[in-house]
Amino acid sequence: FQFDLVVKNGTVVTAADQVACDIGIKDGVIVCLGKDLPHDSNCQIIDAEGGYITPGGVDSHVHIGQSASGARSADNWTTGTRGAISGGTTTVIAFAVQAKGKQVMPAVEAYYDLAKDQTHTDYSFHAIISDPTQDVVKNEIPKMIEFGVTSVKIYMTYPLLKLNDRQVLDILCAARRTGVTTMVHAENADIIDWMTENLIERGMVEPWHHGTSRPPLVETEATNRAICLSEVVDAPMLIVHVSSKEATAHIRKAQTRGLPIYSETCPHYALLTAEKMQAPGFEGAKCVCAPPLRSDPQEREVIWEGLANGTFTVFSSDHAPTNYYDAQGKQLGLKDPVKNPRGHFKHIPNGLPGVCTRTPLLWSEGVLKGRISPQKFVELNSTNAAKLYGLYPKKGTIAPGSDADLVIWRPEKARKALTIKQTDLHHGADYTPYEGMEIQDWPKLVLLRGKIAYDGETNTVLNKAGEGQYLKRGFSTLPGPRGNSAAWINGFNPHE
Ligand code: DUC
Ligand code: ZN
Ligand code: ZN
Repeated sequence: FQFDLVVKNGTVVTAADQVACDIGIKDGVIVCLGKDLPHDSNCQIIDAEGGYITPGGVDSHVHIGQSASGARSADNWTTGTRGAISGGTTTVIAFAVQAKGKQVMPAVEAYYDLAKDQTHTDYSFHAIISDPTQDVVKNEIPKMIEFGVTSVKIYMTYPLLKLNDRQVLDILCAARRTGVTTMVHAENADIIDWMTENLIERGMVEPWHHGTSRPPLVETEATNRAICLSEVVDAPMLIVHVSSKEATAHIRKAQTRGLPIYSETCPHYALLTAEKMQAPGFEGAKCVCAPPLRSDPQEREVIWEGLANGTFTVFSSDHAPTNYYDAQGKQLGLKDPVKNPRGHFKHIPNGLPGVCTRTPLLWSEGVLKGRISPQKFVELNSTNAAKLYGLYPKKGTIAPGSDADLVIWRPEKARKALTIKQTDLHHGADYTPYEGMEIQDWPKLVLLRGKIAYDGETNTVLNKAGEGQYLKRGFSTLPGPRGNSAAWINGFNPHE
């Protein structure tokens, strides 16, 4: 057999195993794993020099080219995916947003047009449903599925996106019926609004009061409510960007009861603290996200515990970049003194850049610090997202038949400790919240479908924008609805 490429001398890590073997690749697909695979002079050889090889990262929560709170995204599809590939992510799933009063499919098509032929990674979309009309539920969800969009995100907060509990139930029922995965942003809208008004009345408007307005309780209550709504209709749900210990405990408890509740956390909740929002001047605005960074160090311990013990299904960046400076070099948040007096927290767009750093941070802070195993890393970084969002086993693992999306790491003796610096990153944003953080390594080589796409020795992106492909997704292969008598409250099956 003639391979195009053989990757030799590596230890292949999957969510289940690690095996020292070669990887034989043909036409961008892994054909076989084996010892001493044969190759002739036409075959390209990559020597992994004894390092680990993990599947390309699947970042299932990124915002690219999406404008929020009136602020422009700092990334278009080229810069966002250029950042992704440089950090070992070979697949991204971003959001297409339905505007209230409008349909879903035109939004999906418009986002698709933005991304087409522009990306360095493979890509797909989730649809954000802000207006769950009968037409959406009956007609548009099937059209989305046909297009390859098999997941929706819904919000319990933000005036322009928020659904009430009844609407959440409608979406959950439609999702259960069609096999779609529902992602939920769980924060209590009324508490946030009430707190914000009260803070404003008292003149407490600096960036860190974003955190004051959204204490952990805001997340705890909405997470518990979302889980209850899921239980009423026996519908699977993924709670996105979980930041705190009580929310994690509710999720853990639901999982222990056998409910199909999945959850996601992000690098910033594992690694950054609320003090970041208190940086001098307006710098704290750089670390405003929702849910906010937490102050109690125990919150971060619980996030790492949940990553290690399986409470968290996926580890996503929630890359939601807006620039700190506008084109004229003025601070964005202070730019409009009428709309934004004194840099009012209410007007700071929520979200942090993180698509470049997600995988290196999980590798360095998780695996190399002994908090998680290499297998758990693969599960959180690639496999579970691929399974949950219908991309497995094309994506998310290293196996015959899977795309040859690979990240090659340095062996211990050759590791390269580095300091994260904005000037070294390939995303479009003008800052990183991890500036100055020391990490122990960065991917040495990243392959997309059998082709070298990023060289970590020179920190160079080598593939071209447009080489990424659109991924039409299938359905989740993680456990779905329980569907048994235990699932029905008081014996009532609302789907019959
Ligand atoms: N939700 C997200 O998913 N990302 C950024 C901000 C937000 O509220
Ligand atoms: Zn969200
Ligand atoms: Zn997000």
